[in-house]
Amino acid sequence: MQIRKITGRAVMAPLATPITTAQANIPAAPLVIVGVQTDADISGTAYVFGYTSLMLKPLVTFLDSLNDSLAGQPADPGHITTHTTAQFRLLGRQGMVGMALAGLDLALWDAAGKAADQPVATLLGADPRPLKCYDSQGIFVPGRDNRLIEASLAKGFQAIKVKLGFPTLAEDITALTALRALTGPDIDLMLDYNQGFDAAEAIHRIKAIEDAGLNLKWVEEPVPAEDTADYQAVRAAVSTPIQSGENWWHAADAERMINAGTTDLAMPDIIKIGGITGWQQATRICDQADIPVSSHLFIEPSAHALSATNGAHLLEWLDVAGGLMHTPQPLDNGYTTARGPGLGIQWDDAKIAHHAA
Ligand code: SMN
Ligand code: MG
Repeated sequence: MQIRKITGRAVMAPLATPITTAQANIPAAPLVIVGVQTDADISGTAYVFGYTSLMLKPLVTFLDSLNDSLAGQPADPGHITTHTTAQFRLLGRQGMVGMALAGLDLALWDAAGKAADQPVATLLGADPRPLKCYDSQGIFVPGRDNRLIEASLAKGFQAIKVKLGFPTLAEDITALTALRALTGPDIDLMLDYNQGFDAAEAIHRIKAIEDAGLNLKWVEEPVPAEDTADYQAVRAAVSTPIQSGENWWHAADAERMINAGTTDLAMPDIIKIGGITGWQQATRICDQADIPVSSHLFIEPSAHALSATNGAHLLEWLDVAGGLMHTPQPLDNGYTTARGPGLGIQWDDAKIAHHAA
């Protein structure tokens, strides 16, 4: 099977709830839907999340440009990863290049699954199984957002993550105390600081949260993703597990950060880590270091990948593309199971046309 044509379509996908973080608000999801047509009458598809709509046009253009070198090549994700790693060695594969190539990798895996009439998870060596999910919420403001937490509980989630971006520690404690009162003691709670602090401030806040008895299962990205020494300092000073990984680029970053002892838990982003192919490389490193693996966004491909990951922990439930599908990824009492064939994504073309960007 050979690649005939690679395509990208820009959309602003509607979100059930806007994504709010300490760094930015995202009212609709800027996505590029990646397609790969093959000479075997089989197509693969996936999507990448642009974070900002500014990324949409350049990603579509770059995906189109990839046809110059990749059309006619084997539609094999391993081969294409090897080829493009060499092709972009001088430039590097972070940023837009890596996003487009990872989207292509996912689309190639989708095509391979469809060719075999199997879910991608099965191609990876494990049949789809129910995966425990946590509900991933935005900035939690007590009172205003209580109904969102109540909705999480009603859907059967046993774990919930919130983001906080308040100027003061006192506001963080007030919000987390209100959150704990809403959920009761038996729900696992996690906190995402989205790289907001330096090590001293992060340690100050996390220790106070510990002293308040709020019992968080993890604190995520308390300091900037690339600040190795800050992660080491935070991890040495607090007892709450540190979660990170959504900003690791490719397995090399995972290896560097894990070897430097920067994290207790890992949550590679299936795009930034290099698609399914990069996920397999990175999670092998996590497994060797006994680090449990959760996912970041991209619920459909992540469900396939996590099904076949040793040390799989939690799937992040944050559905950015379901608003464009015939049947979004199903959630069953806080669990989800990967669907096939391929990645199991069925786009609704009318919805895509309506939200085209
Ligand atoms: C996140 C950041 C930005 C957009 C979506 C999600 C995030 C997370 O840090 O962990 O969900
Ligand atoms: Mg995060």
